[in-house]
Amino acid sequence: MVGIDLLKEKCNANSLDKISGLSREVIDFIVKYVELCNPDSIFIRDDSKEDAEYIKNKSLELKEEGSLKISGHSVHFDGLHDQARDKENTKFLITPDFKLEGLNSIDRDKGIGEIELLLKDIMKGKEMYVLFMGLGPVGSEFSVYAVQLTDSAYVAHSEDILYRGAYRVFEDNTDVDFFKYLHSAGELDENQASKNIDRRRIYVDFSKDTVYSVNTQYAGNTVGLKKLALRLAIRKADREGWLAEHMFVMAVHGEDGEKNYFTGAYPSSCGKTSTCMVEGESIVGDDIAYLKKRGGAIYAVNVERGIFGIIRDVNEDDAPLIWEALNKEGEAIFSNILVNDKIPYWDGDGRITPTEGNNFSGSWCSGKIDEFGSEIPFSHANARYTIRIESLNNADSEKENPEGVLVKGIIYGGRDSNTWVPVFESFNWAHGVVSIAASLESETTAATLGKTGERKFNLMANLDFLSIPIGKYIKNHLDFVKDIGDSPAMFGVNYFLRNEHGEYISGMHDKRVWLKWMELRVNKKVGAISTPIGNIPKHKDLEKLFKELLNKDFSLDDYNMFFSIRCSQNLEKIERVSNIYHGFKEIPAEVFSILNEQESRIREAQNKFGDLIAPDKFI
Ligand code: SPV
Ligand code: MN
Repeated sequence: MVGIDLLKEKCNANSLDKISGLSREVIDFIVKYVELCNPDSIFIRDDSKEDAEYIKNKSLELKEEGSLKISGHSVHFDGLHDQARDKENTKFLITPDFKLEGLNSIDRDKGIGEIELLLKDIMKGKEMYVLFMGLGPVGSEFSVYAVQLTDSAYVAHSEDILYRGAYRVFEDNTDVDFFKYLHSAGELDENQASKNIDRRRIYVDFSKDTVYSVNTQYAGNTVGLKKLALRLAIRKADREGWLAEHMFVMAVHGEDGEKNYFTGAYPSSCGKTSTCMVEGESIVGDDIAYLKKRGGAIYAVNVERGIFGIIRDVNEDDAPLIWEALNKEGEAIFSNILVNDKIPYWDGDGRITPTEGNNFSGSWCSGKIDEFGSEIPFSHANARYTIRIESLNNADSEKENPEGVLVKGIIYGGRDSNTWVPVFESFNWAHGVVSIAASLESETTAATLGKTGERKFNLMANLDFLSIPIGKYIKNHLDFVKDIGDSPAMFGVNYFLRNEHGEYISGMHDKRVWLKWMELRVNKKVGAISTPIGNIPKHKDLEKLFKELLNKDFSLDDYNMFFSIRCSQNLEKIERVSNIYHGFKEIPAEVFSILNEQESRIREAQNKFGDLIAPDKFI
């Protein structure tokens, strides 16, 4: 049976009816993968509440999720070794004439051959869910559309929480350009987790704007609209002259009540979500933003409508807004935490942890070890929660604005124990792009598979998702403001500075102060001290903010400990970063000239004042 007849056989009347208004291209895409994956049935989802309910219920019925005590809450477990993004098996499919220096790739024909073999009949006995979604507010000039095919009700449910439904766009327009995703969790084990993770593959085919994901469930590998879409969007943005970034969007509120929007890029688990979630400010989005220019200014939208956030250390004191959202009725998925008596527990939740329950290893009790003899923690370090932003009390009123929000400042932050000061501002856009954004490094965390604690280069916190040559990506950033009147200010932040005993010196809430200082800077309400790495705050301004916001005394000694310029470490960083760029072709010359200038400034200061320089030396 071929084509539409096949759909007729596998869809019920309601789903068939929804197919009838779709374009040939959409139907062909569905048919192609129905033929290959051979699901028993197909569910076509529109934007209705009933269809969202259907998928949610399926996930419970098929035990991909289990219900929890609070109404609307559920738990999902990914497999023991399927807990993070799999960078090694995420590859770009490329043809011989296509160069993608430094990025993980595989010959297209070979990759397609491999994936088609893995997908053959993989959905036998299962239902295929077909979702029509929007990246960005539906109907906005920012929006990109996507169709997701998946056999996982959990993935489909997550997608509904995280993205805006856009069936109506596909129904109304037969020429809509769209990204395509095909996912199968593959064969499942007794815990409903993907069994064949040795055959886990995430293959990105630019030539067809299609991503394949197979034998995995972890959302970072499977939810098409998240990191899979970001890889396609970076290419689309490159073609069309905008930016697709791994950024939050938030408002920092000024004294006069004015909202100043910032975007911020941090590698996973470096404080990105907790920054846009601080008390007193409001959130538009926590993970992915599209930035476009209009009328000589830059505007941003949140690509998503939900949060897939790290749950570790979410407790009443440190993350009160998330804590509240996770303790009230309403839709929320908890993944890879411990469940005991239908209550979820996680690391750093501020409660006494039960010694037994169910977790991502199945039935768990303390001391349980895996097949390699390692102890299985009760909750994974990359355990997550999935909620809608509207369920947060600090959701910003402009989060659905199709025009986006005006960007006044851009923040880059990494996990850095000994180099950057907690907050500083670049001298100008190009200095920020090169010495902050394109020099970003971070010590590795649990959000991707592999060792933790290693310092890794991660330009714009977007390296994992980069899909164009690195030099072109930097050039696009440098050029982005060429026709802009007043370009946004650019800042670097570092919440992970340690003292000589290896202890973190920043408090959990200090970022509230750094944010307010950035707000004062973009509105030119405070001065700053010009140092070789950029502009840093004055003690008196921080002292005032610490008192007002945190009721803390910020002494001159504290200030010197936080803000002294560490010359050797900054020079070593420049050397590491320059070496990386020397290894690539077609890096803009500005990258080297700006790094060289910074190096000279630091050396000059080092000769004059020594290796560790207190800020007052620069006044
Ligand atoms: C990240 O790791 O940056 C995340 C979660 O936002 S994931 O979906 O895994 O990408
Ligand atoms: Mn992310």
